[in-house]
Amino acid sequence: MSSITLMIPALNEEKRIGNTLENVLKVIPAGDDRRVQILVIDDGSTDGTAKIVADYARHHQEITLLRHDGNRGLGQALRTALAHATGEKFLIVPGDNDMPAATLSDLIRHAHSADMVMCFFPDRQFRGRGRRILSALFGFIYAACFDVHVQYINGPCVYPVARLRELELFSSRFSIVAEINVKLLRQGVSFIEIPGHRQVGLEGSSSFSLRNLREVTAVFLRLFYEIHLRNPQLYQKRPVRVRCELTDPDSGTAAPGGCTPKG
Ligand SMILES: Nc1nc2c(ncn2[C@@H]2O[C@H](COP(=O)(O)OP(=O)(O)O)[C@@H](O)[C@H]2O)c(=O)[nH]1
Ligand SMILES: [Mg+2]
Repeated sequence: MSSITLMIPALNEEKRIGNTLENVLKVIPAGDDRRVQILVIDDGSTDGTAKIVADYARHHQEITLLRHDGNRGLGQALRTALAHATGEKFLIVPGDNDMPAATLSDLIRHAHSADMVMCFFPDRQFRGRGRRILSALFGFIYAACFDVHVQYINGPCVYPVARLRELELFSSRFSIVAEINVKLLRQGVSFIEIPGHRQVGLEGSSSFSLRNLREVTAVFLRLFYEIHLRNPQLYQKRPVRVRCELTDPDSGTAAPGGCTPKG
């Protein structure tokens, strides 16, 4: 396994950031700690998040706490993380412990199966109905307007750091993930999609606030302009899908959380 940077965004997560870090530490293969860099971006939290992370950072050299004075959003947090990233690969792991250890482990294991290792969630029952409808609508609009046909355009994804650094990104908040995914896919990268799970019983989300809905609309319009009008040459390629089999190579049985690239 080569090096990977895990970016953990956290905004007022004092109740869950400890569990998130415990989960991540559990997944890192023993002896491989120097190959995994963990960057927690505390984005202006007003609770005890930073103190908890600082305590972990004292005991685990792979963990670094980076702080913004005020809240600047996920997009800005990603820029801060990228500026400090030492890994070849890059993955955003939610600070509210939304990603179970098995899914994180699958993503890390497949980090080199393609340029982008995208994760989707076959079981959508855990999200409320309104959220599911909005999410489906978002995916449909992105597929129709940008011709990118993936299971989950907003899902967690392992990226190559070098490609991420080349991108000109403008999103400051949650739309950053969809912006990156569309721009990379339309530059012809290879990608693989693997099924994952979400943590059961997690409530609360800040991604569906009015502020974020405004951002989603503004980013969509600007992305449309960039991709189709301003810079169509740069974004005209088709991504290359790496096919995968949903079986465990050892036992030959279906592997619920992972897949094996074919050929
Ligand atoms: N850096 C940063 N992280 C944030 C911000 N808002 C939320 N987060 C973190 O991003 C993660 C996902 O946020 P959440 O509201 O749970 O979104 P959802 O689960 O995708 O609906 C959580 O760990 C939050 O603490 C923000 O403005 N900046
Ligand atoms: Mg969440």
